[in-house]
Amino acid sequence: TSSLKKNNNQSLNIYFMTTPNKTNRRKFIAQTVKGGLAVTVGLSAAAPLLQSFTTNKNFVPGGFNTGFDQQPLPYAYNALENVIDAMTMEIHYSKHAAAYSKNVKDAAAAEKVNMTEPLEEVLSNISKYSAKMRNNGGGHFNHEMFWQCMRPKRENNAPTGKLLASIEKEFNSFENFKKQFAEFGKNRFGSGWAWLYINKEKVLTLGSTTNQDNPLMDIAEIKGYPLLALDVWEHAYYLKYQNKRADYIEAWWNVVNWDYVAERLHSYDI
Ligand code: MN3
Repeated sequence: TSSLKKNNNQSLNIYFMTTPNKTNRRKFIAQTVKGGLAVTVGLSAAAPLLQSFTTNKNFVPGGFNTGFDQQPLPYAYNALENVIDAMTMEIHYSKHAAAYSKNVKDAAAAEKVNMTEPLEEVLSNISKYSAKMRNNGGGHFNHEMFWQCMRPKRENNAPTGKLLASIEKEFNSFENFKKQFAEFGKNRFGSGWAWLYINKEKVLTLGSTTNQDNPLMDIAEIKGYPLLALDVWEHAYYLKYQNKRADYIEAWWNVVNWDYVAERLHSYDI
């Protein structure tokens, strides 16, 4: 990705030199970062600039903006096999998640939302919008993040560096962290999500949300900046695990993309 990083930062610098208008800058960023993780990682060097014109500090602190269109899955449907089967991935991505994207765009058009602005902006004020926007805006953001939170299975998959140190500081050990996170996933009654997030006091925190809510929302049960997302809706695991949600969560640790989680932490912590 080094050439991508270079090119991206280059175009960003050129853009800043030629177009100082705030609105256009934001529009440019929203369009630029739609390319997904590789591109957003490439923006890290420019993060202070991004932050300087972010009006709401509850979101997009490091440039992890989410657009309204579905981004390509960063791996093949069968890339997570043995943990998540290809058919589940295909239905989940191309049917469930695709519907959230379509429906949030319909809601945004009806409610006159500027779709070149980050979706995070809508989510942070979601109480002002319809239930359709809440359900589908949340659904779209959560899935876009969920795909990035995974990668093909690795042996001894675990966080490193500052992320590991932060986890050990708050949860004593990585093992203990996993246990507590899994409890939030298992105990979420019905459909929802488990989260690792940074709360308002800038402390790493665990929690869960109902349906398609997330910690960015002003009306969510938990509030903050999400670092790691786990989908515990039955559609995420039923074909392979049926009623055994705990087994799905246990296996899921093998495919967590800790580099992405660390990048989100880094982007927030600058
Ligand atoms: Mn889902």
